[in-house]
Amino acid sequence: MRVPPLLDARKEGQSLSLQVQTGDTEFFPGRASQTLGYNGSYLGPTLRVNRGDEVEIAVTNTLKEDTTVHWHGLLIPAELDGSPHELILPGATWRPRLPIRQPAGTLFYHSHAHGRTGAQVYSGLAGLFLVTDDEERALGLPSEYGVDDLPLVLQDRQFEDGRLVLPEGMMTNMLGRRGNTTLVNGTPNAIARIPGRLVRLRLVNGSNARIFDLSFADQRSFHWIASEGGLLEEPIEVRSLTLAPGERVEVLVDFSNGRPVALQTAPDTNLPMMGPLARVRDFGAEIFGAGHEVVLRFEPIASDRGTAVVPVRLIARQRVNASQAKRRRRFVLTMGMGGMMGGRIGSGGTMAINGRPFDMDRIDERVVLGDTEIWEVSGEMMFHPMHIHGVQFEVLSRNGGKPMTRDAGARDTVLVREPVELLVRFTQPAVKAPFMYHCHILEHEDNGMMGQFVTT
Ligand SMILES: [Cu+2]
Repeated sequence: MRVPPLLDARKEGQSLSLQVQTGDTEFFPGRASQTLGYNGSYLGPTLRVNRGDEVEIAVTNTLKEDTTVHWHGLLIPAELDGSPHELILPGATWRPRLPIRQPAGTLFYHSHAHGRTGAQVYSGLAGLFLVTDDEERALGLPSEYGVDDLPLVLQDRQFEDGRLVLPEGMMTNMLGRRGNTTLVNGTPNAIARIPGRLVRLRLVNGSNARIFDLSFADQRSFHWIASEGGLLEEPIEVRSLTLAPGERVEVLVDFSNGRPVALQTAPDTNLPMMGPLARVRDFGAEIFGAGHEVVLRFEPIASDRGTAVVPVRLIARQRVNASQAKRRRRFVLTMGMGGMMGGRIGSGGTMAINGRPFDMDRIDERVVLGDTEIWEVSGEMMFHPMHIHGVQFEVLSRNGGKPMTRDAGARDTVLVREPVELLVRFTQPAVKAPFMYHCHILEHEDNGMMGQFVTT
């Protein structure tokens, strides 16, 4: 398995550079595909920054088309966020200076050029962005990058005759670009050789649309330790995890028995419900059994280091009380099928939020900086990963009941169909530019399932 190179901001004098470029990538030997990448032909380096620092990142666009770089999960003012408004024209360099003011966590950077986010990310414009801090380091978690602290960008991609192809068409717009091959850090049929001890996996779903239901082939349990917003208060022992596009988790897995094991996913079932043919995903269930496909094989190698212990407690988090919420807003992610009751799929539909397709010149919501609000979000016809820029939130309820285990922690992306209530804190200014909120099925986003808010 390929491991992206690490660029540590402190070692680089708090100044990093990314070159957006085209390239040829041989995912399969002798079969070159035209791809996009940062400082390379596919994906980008892992950027590591420290809480409390300020990091300048120079992004140079050598493509013949516009791009942007969105720092997914970073809590920064909106004009630094890399949304569709911060276009980087061909030949131009964008130099945001990013203040790092949030707890340690696994974040993500990727293209957000409106209308072309799906194609650019599918072609390779994504990478990992790690925040570290003293509290995290004091826990003694596995932290040797690429050895016992593994970045794992999971993506499904379509290959024909060993070459990456870009799916197009009406069904693609509706379902999102999916694929017949699972890549980990751009590697098909990946094998990770890891020490035979406790290992930290940073799992990032970098797919355009595919939801993974992950478990180990031997059904071993493992510990979930961090959500999108950083470390949980305490580890949660699980045997499977659902990971939607844009979502990240950190988990601790014990490989001290020395046996090889496969990380696998349940079949892809996030399809629009069409009458009696509907196959409804059982989100949150432990899914084992037939029909699984291998995502990544782990082969432990002998280790003379003692087995690390899973901490009992991780970090204390400031909790916000729901009674502090100043107002409630409702968002329905709509697919505008014009009578889906009939069960017919027509033109591919109109992607929108509350029936309104995205308009770059329209501000949909105005919130007061510093306020806490409840956002009630639901999605039509299928599961949609809702992502809100510039905030972290907690899930208060799901479908009128308690949140599920997988809803725990501070988040910036959450899977919805039935309504969820999110307790959202608005701590970052959006005055010079708006923040986006959108479905992270990138073709839904590109086709209008996105809105924007400013702070007042
Ligand atoms: Cu969607």
